Amino acid sequence: MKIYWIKAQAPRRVLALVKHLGIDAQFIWMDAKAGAMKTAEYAALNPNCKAPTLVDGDFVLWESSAIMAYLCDKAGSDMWPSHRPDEQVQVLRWLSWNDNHWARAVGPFYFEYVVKATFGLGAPDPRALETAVPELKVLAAVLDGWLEGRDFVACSRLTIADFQLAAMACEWRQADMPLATYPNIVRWLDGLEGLPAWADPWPAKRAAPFTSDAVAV
Ligand SMILES: N[C@@H](CCC(=O)N[C@@H](CS)C(=O)NCC(=O)O)C(=O)O
Repeated sequence: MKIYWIKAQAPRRVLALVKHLGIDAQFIWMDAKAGAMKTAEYAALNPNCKAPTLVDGDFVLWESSAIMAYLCDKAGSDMWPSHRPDEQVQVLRWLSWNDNHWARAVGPFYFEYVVKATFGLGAPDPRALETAVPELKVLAAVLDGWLEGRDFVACSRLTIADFQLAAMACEWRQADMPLATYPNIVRWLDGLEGLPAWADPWPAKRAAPFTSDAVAV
């Protein structure tokens, strides 16, 4: 099984899960700055030219939440409770909430402070975030209220929903997200940092053996 990755939030979910569950996989680092994800070979695997991508024999899968579900099924982990529809929908609810609401609210902060630094896109522009603060606060209040008396977002245990929601938010201090006044979110995120696989999910950088030059696809 191969997992194509870059050091960014969506691959982080998958890499952390692989490490946490002790799944045997080959990790292939994509040199994004050198255009590795824009090669025809990579586009054939993932037409979005994004990471992560999983290749398991002839089976190719992209989208980090789908990859996490696949990996849990393969490993027999209830972090994606396939055999408990009542639990599965709880996880699905938070995956959906993340993709439709939370990720959009924390994303601007993550972009300004983390993506720009990673890809050399210049200095963060705090003024660009002024209009993003109110929406983030609305959603943070929802999540903080939900996490009152809870250690995890779904099923009273660690699930892939925690990794889905925490992927950008875990860098909230660095990214100047206004989350300090939401004690349950801070407790939840700091608790996840206690998981070795979440705190350091990054494999060694072994690049893809792609031969074609980077091309616009
Ligand atoms: N919804 C996708 C997001 C994939 C995505 O946007 N990946 C980013 C890193 S977080 C990427 O590959 N960025 C590099 C680029 O766009 O060139 C998932 O969850 O897998």
